Parts: sequence; C-alpha cells; structure tokens
Amino acid sequence: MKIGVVMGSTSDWGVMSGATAILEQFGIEYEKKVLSAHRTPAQLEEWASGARERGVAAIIAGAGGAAHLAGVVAAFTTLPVIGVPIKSRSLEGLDSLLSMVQMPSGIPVATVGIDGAKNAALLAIAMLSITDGQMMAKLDEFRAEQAEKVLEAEI
Ligand code: RP5
Repeated sequence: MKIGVVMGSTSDWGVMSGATAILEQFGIEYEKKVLSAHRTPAQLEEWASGARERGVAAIIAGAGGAAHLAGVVAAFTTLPVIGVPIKSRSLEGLDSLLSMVQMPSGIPVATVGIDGAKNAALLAIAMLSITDGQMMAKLDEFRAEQAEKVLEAEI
C-alpha cells in the first residue's frame, strides 16, 4: 500500500515536502503529483479516480487560496482524503482552511491545520496502522521519542 500526495502548485512543495519527509522516515511508499482542480481538472479526475487501483490507501491533498483541490479529489474517490490548507499570500491561509474544512455533508475531507503537512502524513500512517502491526509499532516508537524530547528539554 502507498500514500498519494497531491498539491495544487509547485509553490506548495515547500510545505508538502514535510509530509513526504515523514512518509520516508516511516519507510512508506508514496506517489507525489502536482495537479490543480481548476488548471488541470481532467488530469486530476483521472489521477484521483484511478488511485485505489494503483494501490493507494489514502490521499494527502495540499492547496492554497480557494482550496477546492481536496474536495474535488474526494469527489472522485472513496479513499480517505486528508486536506492540508496552505498558507495563502493574501489571507494567511484562513481561506484555504475554511474551504477545506467546511466540506458539505457526504464528501468528507479530514482537514489538518494550516501548513499541517507533517500531521497529515502522521494521520495517513495512523490509518495504515489499523491493519499493519509494523506501522503501529513505528508510530508507538515515534510517540515515545517525541515524549522523551519533551521530558529531556531544558529551559
Ligand atoms: C493554489 O493556488 C495552489 O495550491 C497554491 O497554493 C496557490 C497559488 O498557486 P501558484 O499561483 O503559486 O501556482 O491553486
């Protein structure tokens, strides 16, 4: 199983690379793609609707502005879709957040915080861990290391 990572523009990569870094840290295969809901709608449909057949287990979709990318992806697949609202130039990402998190009933997008690409990856990994014991163990280890850092921190 792999994770699909899609973003609306190359300008999103600075944030979205945070998700792929986590996936690499956990040794998870992924496919990444730049596709836009408004600039390349036909190609986005093809990519999203074929994702399950390509062995994708969950999709992380990052976009800024009127960030309809994640919602459109969710319209074309029944795989879980995790939305990453990207901080926009004019409204600090509030527009991205609201357009993702307020999906109308029936087509959900699990939305993380603004620029929350790392958490999106961790959420996708948690989904994989439901049926993958090795992934569950890696997540436990990640959490334990995180706790250790907090406890060791000196001020
Ligand atoms: C969205 O518009 C993209 O996801 C990006 O966050 C934002 C700006 O895109 P560019 O103008 O930088 O290509 O579609």
